[in-house]
Amino acid sequence: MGLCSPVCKILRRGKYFVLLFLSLSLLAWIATFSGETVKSAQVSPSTTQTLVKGDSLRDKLTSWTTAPDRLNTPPAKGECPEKSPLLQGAVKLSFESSLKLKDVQSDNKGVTEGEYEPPDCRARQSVAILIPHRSRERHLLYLLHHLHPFLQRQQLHYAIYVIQQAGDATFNRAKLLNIGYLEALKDYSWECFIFHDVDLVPENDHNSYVCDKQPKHLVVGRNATGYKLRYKGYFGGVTAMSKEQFLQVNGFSNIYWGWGGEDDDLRIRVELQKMKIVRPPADVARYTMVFHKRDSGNEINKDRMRLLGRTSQVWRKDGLNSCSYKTLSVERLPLYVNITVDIGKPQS
Ligand code: UDH
Ligand code: MN
Repeated sequence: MGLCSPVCKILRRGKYFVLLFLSLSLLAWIATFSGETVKSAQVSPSTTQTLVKGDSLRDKLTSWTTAPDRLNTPPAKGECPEKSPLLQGAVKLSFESSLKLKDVQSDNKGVTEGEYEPPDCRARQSVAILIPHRSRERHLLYLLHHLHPFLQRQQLHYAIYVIQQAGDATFNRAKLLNIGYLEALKDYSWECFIFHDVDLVPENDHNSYVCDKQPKHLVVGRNATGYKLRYKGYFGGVTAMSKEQFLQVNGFSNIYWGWGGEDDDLRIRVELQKMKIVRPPADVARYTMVFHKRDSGNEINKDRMRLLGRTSQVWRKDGLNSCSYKTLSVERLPLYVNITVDIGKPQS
């Protein structure tokens, strides 16, 4: 016993050392094994996920298993940039007599029933273009040919409405535009309206077809007037007003039959509401007017000065809220919505 005792002591202590050594080896082996599992997942060809340092394995597994779901959901479109990268600036306009409607249609495959939305981003405004029309088919074709690509370059959500006056009574541009506003709002809650003559073609796509905080006049100059504003306060040809601005002035007057006065009447309405007309820079707000003579059925309105003198008294009851008409047809053509209306005739 006296001889065995020191040896036994050493053996007894050694037992603990062996146990400690074995436990440490086991722990080291577990650590190595789990590290290799992560490494093999990292290089697995079945996943394109990249591992971020500090992620836990559970997080990684969750993200891998949810990845297929995310791929099936189309990503939400971001808002289009304030300045479209597609703009070209001043462009050379062409008015080819050989141009056909089917050519314009095949150039604008992204347009359905006159409406377009940018494919890659969410448009900043939804804009209805309203064109008063009667017997100007050639002008309409030229305008569609230029305006569709122009608006697409501006990355707008838009639709073109052509409001046709039926019959051969005296033309009434303003009433047709009121009807365009009322009818277009039945389709969609457009936030901006562009009141657009059929024969004015914009020359520069920096002339933005969106509404501002104030009513906007887009035609500073045109070829026929040496690119000068026709007169101070001119508010005709092409104008942009938001849904609310136009409602606030009760729209156009309905009682201007024949040529002239209705655009000045709208300016007075705007001024009565203490709104201020804004214009883009002159080098941008340029238009080519397709040459034409005065149309029969649109003779100068000799009564226009008298009517302009009464605007401030009558605007509340003459406008959108008193616009009576009969819709004869609404045709959803590939490039525009064609609304034909009976608007009656001037009261004698
Ligand atoms: N419009 C028609 N059909 C008509 C009359 C007018 O579609 O029969 C529409 C069309 O959108 C036109 C707008 O109303 O662009 C304004 O009419 P306008 O172009 O006749 O007016 P503008 O001031 O010309 O351009 C007036 C007579 C021009 C005489 C030219 C002499 N040099
Ligand atoms: Mn004209």
